[in-house]
Amino acid sequence: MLSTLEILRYPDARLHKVAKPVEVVDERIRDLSQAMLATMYDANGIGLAATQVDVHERLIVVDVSEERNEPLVIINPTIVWASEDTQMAEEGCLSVPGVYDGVERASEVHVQHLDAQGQLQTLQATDLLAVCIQHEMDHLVGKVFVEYLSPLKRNRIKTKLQKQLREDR
Ligand code: K2U
Ligand code: ZN
Repeated sequence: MLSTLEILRYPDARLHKVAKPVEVVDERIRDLSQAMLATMYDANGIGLAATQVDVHERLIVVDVSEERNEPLVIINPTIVWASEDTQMAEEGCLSVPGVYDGVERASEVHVQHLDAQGQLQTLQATDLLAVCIQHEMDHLVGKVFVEYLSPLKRNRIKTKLQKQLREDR
């Protein structure tokens, strides 16, 4: 079993760092993406951003397949087109355990990115894949989905998680 990485927990300040573009798609990046996929599957996630494992480079991994066998390694993603219409979806986050709430996102996005071989790809994403990619790309600019919620809800979540963190110690 590949080693899994530690996932930062909200409200850790490092979750708000802005990731830098990946300079070279090399073995280091390929090994990191494999460790991130192992971490994501182990945590029953369908996406994970490098920011969440305290690596501040523009790399996300995603697998929204039923069979959990269609991993995507998405490097230096850019949204080149987003639909006018939006969809409201229930979101969670591996960095904010136990919290789920509705967030409105573009229904469809076209994402240009490099793959694990450094090849330029364009991904046309709809439904859960579109939600997940937009959620992960937020992580790369230091944004956590609870920031879309009301200040009241966000403060309740912060208090609850800080209490949980103290108990876990
Ligand atoms: O922490 C993360 O970024 C992983 C996220 C990815 C995600 C967020 C919202 C909606 C879809 C995917 C999740 O924790 S993965 C677990 C999950 C799966 C489906 C719906 C909600 C949460
Ligand atoms: Zn998340």
